[in-house]
Amino acid sequence: LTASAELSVQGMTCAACTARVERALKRLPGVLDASVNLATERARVTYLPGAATPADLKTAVEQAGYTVLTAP
Ligand code: 9UX
Repeated sequence: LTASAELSVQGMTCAACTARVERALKRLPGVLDASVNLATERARVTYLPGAATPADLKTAVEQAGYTVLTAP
């Protein structure tokens, strides 16, 4: 059983930024996949709801140096 979340991420200006955000998310326990779209400034995350929470996802992106505008 997996859950899916979409985060609006502000502050990414290049492809290396998106890679940083993806790495920060994928490093979290319970996160199975993370994919960032630079054009839409959104991160799509697949995770195990028992192991990671939307707040965890938001914190990881913020600690990587970016701003999460809306969390699911
Ligand atoms: Mo390139 Mo993205 O310096 O911060 S990694 S703009």
